[in-house]
Amino acid sequence: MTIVKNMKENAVIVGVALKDTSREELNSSMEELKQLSITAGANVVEVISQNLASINPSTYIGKGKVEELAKLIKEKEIQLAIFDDELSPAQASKLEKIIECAVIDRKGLILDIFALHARSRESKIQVELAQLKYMLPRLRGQWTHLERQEGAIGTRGPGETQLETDRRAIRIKISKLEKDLDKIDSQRNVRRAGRSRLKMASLIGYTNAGKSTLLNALTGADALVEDQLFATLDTTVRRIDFDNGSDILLSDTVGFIKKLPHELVASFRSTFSEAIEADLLLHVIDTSQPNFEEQMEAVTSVLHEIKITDKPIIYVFNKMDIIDSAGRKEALLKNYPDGVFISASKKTGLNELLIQIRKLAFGSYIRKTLSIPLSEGKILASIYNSGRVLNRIEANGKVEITFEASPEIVSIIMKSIDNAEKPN
Ligand SMILES: Nc1nc2c(ncn2[C@@H]2O[C@H](COP(=O)(O)OP(=O)(O)OP(=O)(O)O)[C@@H](O)[C@H]2O)c(=O)[nH]1
Ligand SMILES: [Mg+2]
Repeated sequence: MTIVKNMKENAVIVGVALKDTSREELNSSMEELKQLSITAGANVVEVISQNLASINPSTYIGKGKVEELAKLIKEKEIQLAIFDDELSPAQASKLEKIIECAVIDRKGLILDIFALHARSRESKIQVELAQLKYMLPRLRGQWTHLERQEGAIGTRGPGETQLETDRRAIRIKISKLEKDLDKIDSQRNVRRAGRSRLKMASLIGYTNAGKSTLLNALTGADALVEDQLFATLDTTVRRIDFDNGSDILLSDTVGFIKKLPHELVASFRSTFSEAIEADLLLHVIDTSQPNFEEQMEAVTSVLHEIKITDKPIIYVFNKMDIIDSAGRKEALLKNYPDGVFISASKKTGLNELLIQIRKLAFGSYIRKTLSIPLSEGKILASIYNSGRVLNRIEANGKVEITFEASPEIVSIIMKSIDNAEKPN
C-alpha cells in the first residue's frame, strides 16, 4: 500500500520556518524532504517555504501561501503536495479541497517509503501495522473528501455508516497483525536463545550514514548498500572474526531520521530488538553532512524512545574520505575524544575501530589460568562458551587453560572446579 503510486508524479514540497527555526535548519530539512520524496518516486518540481510567527490552525500555512500554492499546482500540473511538518487530518483535508491536489506530510511519506522497501514478511507486517494506525484517525478526512465529490451524502447518512464499518475493519486488521508480529517475535527469541552467547554489537545511526557498508567491510557480508534513504528495513547479523576465539556478532538494522513517525517506532520494536539486546552500539555518522550533529541528536532521541539509555556507544565518524578540510578531524576530536574516524567504503580506520570494539566488548574481562582435569568436559565447554580462550596446554590428564571472561563467569567456573574436586 503506497501513496505515491506513479513513478514520476509531479510534486511540490512545502516547509515552514517558525520563529525558533533558523534558515539553515529549514534548508537542510527541505533538502532531506526532497531526498525522501525522490526515494518515494516523486518528481519534485517546486519547493515552497514560508516564515511564520505561528501556524495557521486551519491550513497550516498562511492564506496567501495557500493561494500561491493552488496557482502553482495548476500551472505546473502538480499531483501531490508534500508538507514537511505533521498536518492534522482536518488541515490535510481542508488543504486538499482548496488546492485540489493530494496532500501528504513527512510522516505519511516516510511510511510510504517503508512500504516500498519492505521485503521480508516481518517488515511488511510492521509497515502495514504502522500505516493502519496512522490512517485510523485520518479516515474522516478522506470521507469528507468523498462526500464533497458525491454531494448529497449527509453527516449521518451512508457515508458515516461506511466510515464506522471501515474503522471496525481496520481495528480488526490491526489486532490480527499485532498477533502475527508476536508470533514472529517469539520465534526470534527462540533463535536468539539458540545462538551461542557471543557478545553483540549493533550498528545504529541516521539513514544513509553507511551502516550497511560498514557491516560489509567488517564481516564480508553483502548487505544492500544504496544512496537512498531507508535502503535497509530488516536486521542482518554477521560475525566479526577476531583472533583467539573472541568473535563477536554485529547487527545492521533500519536507520533513523528526524520526525520518525512514532507508529513506525512502535511497530518496528522487534526489529530494534537486536540493538536493545546488544552489549554495545556503534553509532555511525555521515560526517560529510553539514548538519551531522543534528542527525546525531535525532538518533539519540529515537534511542530514548526505544528506551536504550545506558549502553556503551562508540561514535563512528564515517565518510572521512570526502571531508575536504584537513582541520576537520582535529576539530571533531576536541568534541569527541573517543570518536573513531573511518571510511567504510575505502576501508580506512577499520583497525582502530576493531580495537575499540574489542576494548568495549571485553574491557571488563579478567584473565585467569586454571588447571582442569580433562574429564571435566562440561567445565571446559563452559569456558569456551562464555569466555575467550588464549592458551591451552594438555599434560598428565589435565588442561592448563588461560582465558578471559567476566568476573561473574570466572567465579562461577572456579566454584564448579571446587565442587568437582570435592571428594564424594
Ligand atoms: N564517500 C563515502 N561514501 C560512503 C561511505 N560509506 C557509505 N557510503 C555511501 O553512502 C550511501 C549509503 O550507504 P549505506 O551503507 O546503504 O547506508 P545505511 O546507513 O545502511 O543506509 P540505510 O540502510 O538506507 O539507512 C551509499 O551510497 C554508500 O556507498 C564512505 O565511507 N565514504
Ligand atoms: Mg542500510
